[in-house]
Formats: sequence, structure tokens, C-alpha cells
Amino acid sequence: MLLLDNTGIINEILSSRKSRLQWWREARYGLFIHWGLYAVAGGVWNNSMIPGVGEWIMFMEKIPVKTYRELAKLFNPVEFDPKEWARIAKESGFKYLVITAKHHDGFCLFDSSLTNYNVVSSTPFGRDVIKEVTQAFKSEGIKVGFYYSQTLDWFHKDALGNEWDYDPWSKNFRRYFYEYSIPQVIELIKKYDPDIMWFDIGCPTHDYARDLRIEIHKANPNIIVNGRIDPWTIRYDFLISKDFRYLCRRGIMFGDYLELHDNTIPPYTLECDWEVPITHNGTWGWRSWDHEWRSTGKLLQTLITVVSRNGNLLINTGPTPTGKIPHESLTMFLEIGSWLKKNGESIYGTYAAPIDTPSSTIYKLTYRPCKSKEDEIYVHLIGWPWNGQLRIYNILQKFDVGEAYVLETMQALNMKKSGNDLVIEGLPYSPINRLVTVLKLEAQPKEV
Ligand code: JFZ
Repeated sequence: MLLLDNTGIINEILSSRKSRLQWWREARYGLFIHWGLYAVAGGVWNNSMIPGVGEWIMFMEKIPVKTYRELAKLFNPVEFDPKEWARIAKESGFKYLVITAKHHDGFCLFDSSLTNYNVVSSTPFGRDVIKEVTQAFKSEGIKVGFYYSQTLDWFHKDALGNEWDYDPWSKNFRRYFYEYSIPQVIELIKKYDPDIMWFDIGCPTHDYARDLRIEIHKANPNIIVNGRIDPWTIRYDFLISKDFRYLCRRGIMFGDYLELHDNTIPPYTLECDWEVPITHNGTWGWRSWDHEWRSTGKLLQTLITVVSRNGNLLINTGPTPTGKIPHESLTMFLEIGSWLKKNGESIYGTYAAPIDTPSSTIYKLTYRPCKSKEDEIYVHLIGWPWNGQLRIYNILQKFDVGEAYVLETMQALNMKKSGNDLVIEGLPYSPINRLVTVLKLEAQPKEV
């Protein structure tokens, strides 16, 4: 009987996915924030730098709950200003935010009625971070999502993960999942009204994922859920097959889109909706000693490459224990934001171009099909053609190109046909934009 009851709502969840995702597909660029008690540790424990990402320090050092929870008494981010975070995000061109409401350590960055192990009840700071951040970002027109660790919880005796404080054989995962995890997710939805629920690691089985998804849909059918709600077993198959197209077919069950492995860019276009989370340096949560920051140019190229293959990029920053966004992230975010102000139309609301482009080209294409006028093809010059000529391969197989110009200057460009290729001529001998120059083509699809 239970299955028959579920069939209707599951069909509703699946059939409404395309419309639910529309704003998310157009958004393309999201900000990921990992913040919690681990920021106080900052990757250091007992005067040693601890290997592994900062938010995993409790696990890496098998820190007992009674010791780790003492960090809550030190959590007092006196520089925390959610309106400043939101202004920076707006200026940086982010269209959505995902912030850790509860990571694997079990500490809640919101005022939860299910545990006092939360930022309001257990810290001298005493403010509801999720509430203030959600209000500030929504005021800037930025959609808001919550990261929630639904399976691992090193604080809760029945959750998976902590086998140094708790006997694994005495755990009752079902009790944790149905009496704590799902109720806390619904508490987040009812109190703070998120647009996305971002799960992690995966539920142990399809049944858990199904039941969690059904409760979310009942609470708010418009909430987008990422692919890591689905069982982690699917990922293991991928690790063997290394076939991202396999993940597209098998990886999305109760999630709305495929969540790729951290910092993993597929080498080709994926036909499904997908997102990849990436770090700016070597960690998600703050590490005081981690100065291995990726360059702005590298991260902008990553954004362009991801969108050119139909994906969304979720780029992370781990705020300091005082509540500041690291200045290296701030600088990078604003540099990319400045580029997006001039070239954002080549990213937001664009897709992979239906053109067979060799992998070694110095450019990446994005594409916006248009109903009422020519389609728009954007050519992102990752490299620069020293001889002033750019060959765009195979584009004339599918399109007639009417006009070509430099997007940010509107400078018209000469072009000539060469078989199925289009050759742009008269480019200056040095890049117009020091990061990435974008050309725009007005293209009419050929009748097939
Ligand atoms: C998880 C977390 O453990 C980590 O702390 C961070 O929050 C990251 C965004 O997500 O790490 C993962 C999760 C999944 C994979 C790899 C790392 N995976 O599917 O390979």
C-alpha cells in the first residue's frame, strides 16, 4: 500500500523536474560556503597542521565529541556581516548560494529545536547564521540553498561516521534518519524557506532517498534537490566505469540533477543537468595555513569550460573564524564578477553548442538558442591566435553565421568560410580582455 501511495508523488516529483530546474539552468554560477566549528580549528590540532580538508578535522584526528564540542565556546565571529557577504556575492555575479546548515560534525548553523548543539544555543555568538544569511542573500535577489549532511553525523550516536565515540553495532541508523535527519530537514524548510537542499555523500539506499525526497516535496514542491541525495553506490559504479555518461543515465534518481565528484570536470559535454563543486584552495572549510589558491584565470576558464559542457559551477569559500571571506577569495570573486559584468550573457542562460569542436582548440563555445531571432554562439578565447586569425571548426555544418563581433566592445569582425569552418580575421595581436575575450556570433541554424 505504501508503494502505491508513493507512486503518485514520485511521478509528480519526476514530471515537475524540468520546470523546477529552469531558473537553476539559467543561473550557471553559484557560491558555496563551508562554515562551522571547524573554522575555529582552522586545520590545526594539538599545534600540528592536520592533513585533509579543514571540515574533516574531527574525523582525521578522531576527536571525541566531548572535546570537539568545546570549540562551540570559542565560536564568536565578531566580523560576521551577512549583508556584506551578500553584497560581495551580488558584485561577484553569483546567482545562488549553498551554505552549510549542518556538516558531518553535526553542528547546526541554525536555531534547531531538535538539538542544542547549534550556533544559537551553544556559542557566545548566539546568532542564527542561516536566518541572517538567507535574509541578506534573498534581499540581493540571490537564491539560497542549504548543504545538509543527511547520512554522516559525527555528533549523533545513531548516525553513520563516528565509530571512535560510539559502538557501530549499537547504532540505530533508521532512528537517526527518520527521527532526526528528516525532521531537521523539514525544520530548515519550514523556518527558512530555501530554494535548494544540497545533500552530501548520499543516502545508504534508494528507500532512504525516496522517503527524504517525498517529505521535502510535501513541504515545498519547488525546492531543487541535488544528486547526492541518491545512494552512494551509484558513484562506486562510476569509479569503476569512469563513464560520466553512465552517471547521467544512472546517477539521478530522487535528485533533480547530477552532482559530480568534487573538483571533477567531465572531459566532454553531458546531456543531463549537472553541477560540480570546486574549492578555491585545497579545502572547503577554513585552514589557516592553506595558501594554495587557484588563479582567477584558472577559475574563470573552469567556469567557461563547465558551462560549455552544460553544467553549473559551484565555487567554494571557507570564511575565517572571525566571519570574514578570505581576501584571496574576495579578490578572485570580484575579478570574475567584473568580467561577468561585460561578458555574463555568454554564461548565464547558455548551453553546450551543438557543434563538433575538437578538444584542443584555444576556444570554448557556449550557445543560446533563440525562437524569435538568430541563435547566439559565444566564442571564449582561452588562448590567443597570434596571427590574428581564428578558425572555428565545423560550425558551418549546422549554422549560417550572419555577424561576428567582440562582445564587450561590439567591434565587428571580418570572417570567411573555409569548408565547414569559419575563419575570423582581423583580430588584434593581443587579447582585448586580459582574462578571456569573448566573440559573439549571430547564427541561423541550417535546415536539416
Ligand atoms: C563531501 C564532504 O565530505 C566534504 O567535506 C565537502 O563538503 C564536499 C563538498 O562534499 O566530500 C565529497 C563528497 C563526495 C565525493 C567526494 C568528496 N565523491 O562523490 O567523490
